[in-house]
Amino acid sequence: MTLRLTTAGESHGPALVAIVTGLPAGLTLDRNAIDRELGRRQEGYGRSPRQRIEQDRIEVLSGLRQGRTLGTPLALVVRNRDHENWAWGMSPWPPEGEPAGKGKEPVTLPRPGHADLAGAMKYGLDDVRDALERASARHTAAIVAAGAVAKALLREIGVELAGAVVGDDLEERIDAARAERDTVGGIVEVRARGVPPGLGSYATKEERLDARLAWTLMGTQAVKGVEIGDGFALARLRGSEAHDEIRRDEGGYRRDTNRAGGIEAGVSNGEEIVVRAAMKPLPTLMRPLASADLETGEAGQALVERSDVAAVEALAVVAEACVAWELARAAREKFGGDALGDFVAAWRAYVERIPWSAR
Ligand code: EPS
Repeated sequence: MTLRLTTAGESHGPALVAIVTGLPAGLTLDRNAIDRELGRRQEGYGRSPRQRIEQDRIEVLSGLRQGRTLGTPLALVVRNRDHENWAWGMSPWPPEGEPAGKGKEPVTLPRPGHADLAGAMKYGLDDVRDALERASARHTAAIVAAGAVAKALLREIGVELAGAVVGDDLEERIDAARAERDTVGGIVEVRARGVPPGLGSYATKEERLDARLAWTLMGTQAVKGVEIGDGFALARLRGSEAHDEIRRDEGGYRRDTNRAGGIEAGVSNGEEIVVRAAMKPLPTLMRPLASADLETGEAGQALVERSDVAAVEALAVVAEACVAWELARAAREKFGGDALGDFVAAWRAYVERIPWSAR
């Protein structure tokens, strides 16, 4: 039994879609809670005016009846309100009528750092819009919707997550970058409490929980680095300084430090999961970088279009959703169950068997 997620959708197309399979039947989903997560992703300092157009709301097409999952594929939709401004340019079918609105001119000056050039070469495109629309971080709205479902499942087994930006100088850096028509990146951290020991496995690389967290975060737009626990800093320490010593008290096994970030040998060890992701500065600059035209090869300046100065706060929400998804997937593999009650009972029997208590 495992959770699977398939997403679809372009940034300025009609909608984003997420299809979730592998949920147990009987999980209560709260529409407002999902919308709150979608809203959190849209907030944050440095976002583009696009966020004043979008007011992301969840729609459910299947898999849910009267607020409870059926154990069947859950189809989630987030409409793009901006699509109406791109109705001709992003029409799924050959558009009717005269060219109108946005996206009608082909984009031929690829942005350094975006999918534009590699996408155009890979897929044989003469308009980089065909690449950038799917590569866009708008996609993360679908991830957050699925992550909200994962969080609801995790809550049933006492797991709570929080994502935050690391460092408190963000607003200043964003203001300074905006003034110079530039962009900035940053670092986010996700912590998950209440994760029992034993999620993931050292048996194969694919099952390792750290590998799965790295995969999902690295697969998120603009992420260039991921670390678990003290990550890169561990490389500079001695073994005697780097590992989390084990002791036992009436609550079970405990560590007084957590440099491993709650994962040893690819398996959760019962401590808080701590994972960080580094985001590069966004590649759409109002003061564009040098580029070369796809058609003519002539030197030019990269595409300038409405964009964020920073989306680090949004990444904190997205990263939380990504981590929730992978933890929920690992929990489904470990505890199984077609009905929510079976899943929770299996979790309860397990945590009663092992010398561990959540903290
Ligand atoms: C993005 C470019 C901007 C962002 C977008 C991601 O879109 P637009 O060109 O429409 O202003 O606003 O992010 C979102 C729309 C979102 O909801 O997060 C990009 O190129 O990745």
